[in-house]
Amino acid sequence: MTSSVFITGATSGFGEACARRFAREGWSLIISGRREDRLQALAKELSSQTEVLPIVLDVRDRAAVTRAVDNLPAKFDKLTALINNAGLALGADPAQNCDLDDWDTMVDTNIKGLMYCTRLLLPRLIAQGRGASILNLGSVAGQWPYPGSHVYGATKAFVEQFSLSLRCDLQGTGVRVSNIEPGLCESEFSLVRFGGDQARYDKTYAGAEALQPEDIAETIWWMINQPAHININSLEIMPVSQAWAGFSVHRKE
Ligand code: NDP
Ligand code: 8X3
Repeated sequence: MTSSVFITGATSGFGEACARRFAREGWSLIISGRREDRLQALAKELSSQTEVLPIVLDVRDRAAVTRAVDNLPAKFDKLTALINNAGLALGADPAQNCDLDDWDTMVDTNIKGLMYCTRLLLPRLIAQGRGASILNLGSVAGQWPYPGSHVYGATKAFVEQFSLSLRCDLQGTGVRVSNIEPGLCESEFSLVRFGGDQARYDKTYAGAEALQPEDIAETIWWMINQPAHININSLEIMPVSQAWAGFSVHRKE
């Protein structure tokens, strides 16, 4: 039987790169995201390689996620993999200067959207059983604090703990759960984070030889395609150029 993967946030970055990587191997794709034009263009392009079902979906909308899952064709009653990728950071200002609406959006997308997709697709992953996978997009920001990461980092810490806890609940079902935690990776992520500021985007990646979405897709492909008895619990990945800055001390004048 053909393997199948449900990818959230497939209209750019990691999700789009994963769609291309899995299409190349003939997996059936369910790709989702809010930007319909991009979704349709990707579906059209990849449909020469494999079966592609595009679903315009805002993961924050619980009723819409429910409808989308309920209306999946019967051939997806069993699902091989879910890539919970849709997510974003908004801003990097100190917490005391932030807009609460931005915090709500990050929580609603990175936590609640991931929760909805996971819970609603779980029966199909469990029906597949041995070899099925949930792959969650965490971040180094979920492990390591840095100025301006506050709520974004906290949402990714949720992803880590949720992934580990799911492993406990799914023991015996054959379903695997993994959390990939990338560091600096060049994608629209930073344009979104900095409100479309191209100069700030350019500065973020200048001279850094950052990871590329294809690097993450390749790693995710490897994680999901391990032999069925192996679970990669978490995998942190950075460009060689990136490291930690150490503790900072504020000193009196
Ligand atoms: P991109 O901005 O390139 O892609 C984000 C994707 O998420 C888009 O397809 C976007 O689609 C989708 N998305 C955002 N909000 C929603 C929503 N409410 N409903 C559905 N889809 C949504 O970023 P990346 O590919 O870099 O990031 C993907 C994931 O990886 C995110 O979870 C991010 O936090 C995480 N990550 C990114 C890192 C980086 O440095 N780039 C490092 C570590 C983790 P659309 O706008 O069409 O809905
Ligand atoms: C994105 C990586 O370092 O910008 O999750 O928080 S970082």
